[in-house]
Amino acid sequence: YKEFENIILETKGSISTITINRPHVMNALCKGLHNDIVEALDIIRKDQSIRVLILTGGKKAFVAGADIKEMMEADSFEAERTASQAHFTNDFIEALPIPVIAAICGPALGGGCEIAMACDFRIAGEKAMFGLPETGLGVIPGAGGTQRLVTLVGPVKAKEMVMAGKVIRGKEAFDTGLVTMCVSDDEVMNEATRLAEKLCEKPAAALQYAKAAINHAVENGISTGKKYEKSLFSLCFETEDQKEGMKAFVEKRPPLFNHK
Ligand code: CO8
Repeated sequence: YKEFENIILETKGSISTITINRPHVMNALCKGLHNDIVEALDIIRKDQSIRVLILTGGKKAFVAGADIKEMMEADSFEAERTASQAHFTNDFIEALPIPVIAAICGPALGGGCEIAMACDFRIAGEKAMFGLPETGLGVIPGAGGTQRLVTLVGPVKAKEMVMAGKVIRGKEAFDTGLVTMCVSDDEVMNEATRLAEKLCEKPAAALQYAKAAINHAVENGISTGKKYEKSLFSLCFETEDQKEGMKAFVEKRPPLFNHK
């Protein structure tokens, strides 16, 4: 891949990793960083051999939020542009047809917590910090944070974090349902890789449809979601992996998926 200014994109086998790389500002999200992430997501989207994406900020920080220095003089028009760009990145992650795992060490604050919440899985280190401290800066979360946080942890905890600005660590984030797993900081990448490998064993179409159906439930509620799920369920029967998966079960052997 080309050299990006603000991220590192690597692919090993079927697993790609985007490592956010602005260590001097704790990986704060500037315009260029958003552009780099979107460009990398587009490369990943077009490459059908990539089956899982891991998004990480490395060992010290996930993302310490939007770049406050870039934002401080903005008027409402510029702020709308900034928020739209951040929404675009997060929605792109959510719509990616493969699973996305956030591997989180250190601060995931503001826009960083928002980007993590757009991922399908969050593996947090014990010292990871989650929070939406925007009200303390005189603003509110602007990249989907109020909405995604409520669906993940409910309004009681969401109000404590957004209105009172409470920051929580990895273990509490796990207890409240904000993250998939909390492990020691040293184990975060290993655990994310283990999960990625497990997901790679699953048939691609079934994973893609399952993600779409669950996201649909969150966005649109259950009643239209059930119809959507039914059509995706039937679509699975167009795949070779459905035939293989069920045949293998009946024949009492492990399935040999070819992701078609
Ligand atoms: N923006 C710009 N610079 C930052 C940011 C940030 N969000 N966070 C840290 N930095 C910089 C610091 O200014 C400092 O730079 P310098 O060395 O030049 O002084 C460097 O990173 C290291 O930071 P600290 O010295 O503060 O390190 P600590 O370990 O003491 O603290 C913290 C780390 C806890 C992460 C602390 O830096 C902090 O609280 N940062 C701000 C967190 C925050 O408020 N985030 C929310 C920002 S607002 C937001 O995200 C709105 C989203 C809206 C929509 C999305 C649009 C993209």
